[in-house]
Amino acid sequence: MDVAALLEQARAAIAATANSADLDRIETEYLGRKGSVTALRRTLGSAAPEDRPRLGQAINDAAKQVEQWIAARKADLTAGEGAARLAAQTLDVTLPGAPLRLGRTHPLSATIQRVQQIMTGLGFEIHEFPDIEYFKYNFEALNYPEEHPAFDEQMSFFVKDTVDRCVMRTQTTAFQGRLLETHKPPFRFATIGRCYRYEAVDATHGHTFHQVDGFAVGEGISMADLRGTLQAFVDQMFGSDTIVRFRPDFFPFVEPGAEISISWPIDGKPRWLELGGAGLVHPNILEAYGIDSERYTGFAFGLGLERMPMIQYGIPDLRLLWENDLRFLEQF
Ligand code: FA5
Repeated sequence: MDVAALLEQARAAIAATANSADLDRIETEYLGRKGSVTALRRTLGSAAPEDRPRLGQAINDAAKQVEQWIAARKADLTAGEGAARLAAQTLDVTLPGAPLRLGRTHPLSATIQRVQQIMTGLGFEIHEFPDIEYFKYNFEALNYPEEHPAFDEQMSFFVKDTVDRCVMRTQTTAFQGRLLETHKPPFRFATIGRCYRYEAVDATHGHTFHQVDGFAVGEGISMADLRGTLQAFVDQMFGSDTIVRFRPDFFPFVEPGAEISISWPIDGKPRWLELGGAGLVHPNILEAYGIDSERYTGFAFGLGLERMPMIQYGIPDLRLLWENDLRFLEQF
């Protein structure tokens, strides 16, 4: 092949390349060690000696020309490929976005927050205590007689291998002994927390549930204060037409003791629903902590928290509050 034919062929091949990889291949084909230009140089030896300088110069010029064409084509191709890449990466800001799912407060958390608000408004100082509690605070400090059935391991989750016997707190009332060790009356304390009982689970009983406890000690505190406080609580929680009913009940740490129910309409008819227990603080408890029970009296109450949203929203089964099924939770 002569120089003119080679140039003509190279120009066409370079112009026909579609991408940089093509072009790299063409570059090797013409300028590489085994390429056409090199092959042409090798023919120099067999040319007539007087022709060699001219021919040599022509081949060098052709090689430079091919190099220039390749460089120019490379610039074009890279620009084009860059533009194509950019186009592929372009974001269409006018497309609608993927909707974000908004979280919301769990009905139990909302209840806890509301109870905290109401109790604080009623002058109670709120404290938190451990879920794993000493047997001493959960039972002994609360005036349980030794043979009380609540001691039965059927009722409590005992924590193994602790130096002092520990249970998973069965009632938030356990905070009374802890507070009496460090505080002198008058005071009004409340706590909200999880409780655990070894219990068969059904629509109204869980092995884990929440309680709120109130505990007030001072001079001249009577049943009327307890009733007034609980009425104020349910007025704010359930509405001011809610009636609170007290019926005698037994708890070792109160005397007298009461079961508290509220009237709540079910299918249009008012029905009594149990919320928890209450009473006047047993004198034995005050005396055990060196408080003169002739001078000081107090009241205490403990309410189940799951019961509150169940009543308010008509939730038939407390397990729904624990299962975290979005079809249920999204209704609130
Ligand atoms: C008590 O736990 C007493 N500590 C309440 C108390 C405090 C009385 C202060 C007097 C003075 P009781 O076991 O009845 O009482 O529980 C109180 C409330 O907690 C119940 O009415 C119920 O609403 C709730 N509760 C009790 N056990 C469960 C359970 N397994 N699952 C869900 N809620 C429960």
